[in-house]
Amino acid sequence: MVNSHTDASTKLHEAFSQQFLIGAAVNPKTLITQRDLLTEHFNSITAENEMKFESLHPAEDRYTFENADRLIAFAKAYGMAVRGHTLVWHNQTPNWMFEDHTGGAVNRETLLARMKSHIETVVARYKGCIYAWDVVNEAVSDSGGELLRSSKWLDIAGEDFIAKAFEYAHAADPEAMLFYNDYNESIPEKREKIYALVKSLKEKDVPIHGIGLQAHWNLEHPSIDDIRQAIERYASLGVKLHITELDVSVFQHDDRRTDLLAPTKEMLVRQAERYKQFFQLFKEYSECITSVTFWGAADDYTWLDNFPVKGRKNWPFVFNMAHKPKPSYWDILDAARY
Ligand code: HAH
Repeated sequence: MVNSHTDASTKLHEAFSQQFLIGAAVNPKTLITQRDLLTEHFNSITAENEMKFESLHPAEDRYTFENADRLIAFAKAYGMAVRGHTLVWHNQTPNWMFEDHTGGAVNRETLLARMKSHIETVVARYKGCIYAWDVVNEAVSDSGGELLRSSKWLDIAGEDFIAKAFEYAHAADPEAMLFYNDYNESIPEKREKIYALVKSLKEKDVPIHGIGLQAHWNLEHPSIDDIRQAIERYASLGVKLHITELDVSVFQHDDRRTDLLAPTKEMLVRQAERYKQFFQLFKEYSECITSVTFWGAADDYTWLDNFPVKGRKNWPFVFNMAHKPKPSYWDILDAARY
């Protein structure tokens, strides 16, 4: 609901300055097209793609840092913090990493040596500029009995590729907070797997400091109760929590419509209600939640356009196509106040 008592110029990050950083994922385009919005309302940025393996390290002997460097320079120029995303992932990692010069699979020693070299190079380059790294992204399996998803990392290096990644990152920057990051994090079955993984890492004294809850949510799922239980379960491990990729799709999972030209009134009202509940919950747990990052900034650009349904636009943020506040923005400010 629009509140007459709220000044439209209230900066999101100022509203939560006592609780957590407010971040947005950016890319080289949005750093230009959304600059004013980003610098006004956010005090942290994350590279949507530019710090992923394939972006930084396309060939064994070649690193491409230009776009990532530009993002760091942007953050410095505007006094913003930077979250690093991501060092080890089964996606967006080039094949050369797993292959020898004949195209066959490398052995475990070679893969771990390459991983170490990549992590050392990247983490050392941005040492002191990045407050937290997503060290391992999405290693846990969504369904079935197995804990870890099948991947080349797991096949070749075995399950301790995860511990190794954290050790290498910690050695390269002992000050950076190191996170395990995943989606479907509030679904009870996967929550328990993520919990078990992080618990086992802690028991082995692996330097892990937090769990990233991606928070790709929608108008109905997950329930507030499931989100609360996930936060409590993860926090019970004594780690910090970051909300790392927040967005609220206006479509339910089984809604495949492609004819909508704008979000409906009902969608905007429900989205605002959801965002308000989320931020009330984040505030309640602000002892352990220290950063909340949206996976974008405004509805003119989102990774959810055409995904997972081709030809469909989505409107998952709290600022609209024209970078103006949506009902969700006002309701989040309400949550900040009470
Ligand atoms: C996230 N995966 C990734 O962490 C992020 O790097 C990417 O830009 C977008 C979303 C979520 C995900 C996915 O990519 C595919 C299926 C389910 C979930």
